[in-house]
Amino acid sequence: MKALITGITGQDGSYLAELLILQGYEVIGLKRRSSTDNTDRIKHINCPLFKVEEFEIADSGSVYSAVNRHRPDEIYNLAAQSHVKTSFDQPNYTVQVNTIGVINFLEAIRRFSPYTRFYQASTSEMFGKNVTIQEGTESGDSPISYQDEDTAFEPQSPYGAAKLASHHLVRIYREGFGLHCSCGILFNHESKRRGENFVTRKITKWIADLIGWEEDNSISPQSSRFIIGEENISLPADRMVADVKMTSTFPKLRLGNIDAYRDWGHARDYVRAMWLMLKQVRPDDYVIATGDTHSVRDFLREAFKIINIDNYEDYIVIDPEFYRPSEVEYLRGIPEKAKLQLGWEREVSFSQLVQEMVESDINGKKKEESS
Ligand code: NAP
Ligand code: F7E
Repeated sequence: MKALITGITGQDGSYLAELLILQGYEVIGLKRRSSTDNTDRIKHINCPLFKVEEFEIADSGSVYSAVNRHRPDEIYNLAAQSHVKTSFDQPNYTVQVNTIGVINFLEAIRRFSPYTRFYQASTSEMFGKNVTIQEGTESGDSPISYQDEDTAFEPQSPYGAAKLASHHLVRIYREGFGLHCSCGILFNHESKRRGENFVTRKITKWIADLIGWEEDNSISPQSSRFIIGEENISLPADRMVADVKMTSTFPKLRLGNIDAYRDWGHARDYVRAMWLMLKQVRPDDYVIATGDTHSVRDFLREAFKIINIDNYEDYIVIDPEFYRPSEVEYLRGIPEKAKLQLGWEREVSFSQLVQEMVESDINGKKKEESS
């Protein structure tokens, strides 16, 4: 089997390449040109079954040429301008990559390789502010809000709208031209390879930097943790001011809306679902999620607990710079269809995910400093 993966330098591309290679696939990873090396996430894959080629998803000629040249069994389209806030600042570019890029693939498959199976990376952002509400039972349970394949889409960002257009295009090519193309409506998934400007990784990186700073200043966590931040922090009456003067302060963690809820899973679990979708006889769309939801506050609490801090509020600043013009407040996916039809279930829990991310960033920082 031969697979082509776009977005190979990204979080999901790297995990999917590992999975497919383990399954014996020949994998061609497609990356865009960059002036400096950005292959950190795939550098460790040293195997004759794997090679990387350059392309540009918004350039139809480049996409046609890749599809025609390889005529692979499967294509996984993971390339995207994937940052929601950036999509408000760069809406045109976001549509070029996230929608026109998908048309380029669908057309290339239709013209040159109609038996190629296609996976499109759809997203829970397409639901926007919409939820399905399941009323409480007679025993008085409160109503449950969630999203599944039947929940109507109401995107709140150019990113969500561009992905929704592609979601519909995939369905149109599936029904109109009989192509085997499926969309995974994936809810947020993270890992130690998550981009550093998504909120989970931003938090775990900051925690690792704090620990590194404490070690550099040779001070005990107990004393340093009273002097963090640009703002004045009231010190307990028995603290010696001399302690504070000895070290510079460490900047607080600046965040936007920490009351948003997300359904966070682990990327390694989620790429398995992508592969299972293309294994089905009939193409279809599936919600991939954990069924749980947590606020950014919950993530902060869980992450800070790992370094024995209970009062995370004292270490953060709410900065309107990180607010979005419109926000998706609540996401909780029900992956029942994926469980029944794909036999897919997540393996990594929320606490295990947070633990892995915090530990990995702390260890990474230590390695960086020792070298
Ligand atoms: P990611 O880490 O941001 O990776 C995105 C990839 O797309 C990178 O390899 C990037 O290349 C590439 N790319 C961007 N613009 C491109 C262009 N013009 N031409 C070619 N390649 C381009 O994203 P991810 O978290 O792995 O997500 C994978 C896919 O799933 C994306 O489509 C995302 O929108 C979607 N998704 C993600 C989540 C999630 O929670 N992670 C949830 C639902 C859906 P560079 O390395 O050069 O930037
Ligand atoms: O934000 C809030 C922010 O940027 C999560 C992408 O993979 O998942 C991802 O999109 C929440 C939002 O992810 C900061 O307002 C607070 O409510 O980590 P995020 P996202 O926007 O949910 C979906 C499913 C995708 O498809 C996307 O590709 O956290 N938040 N403070 C913050 N977010 C960021 N980035 N930075 C902050 O400082």
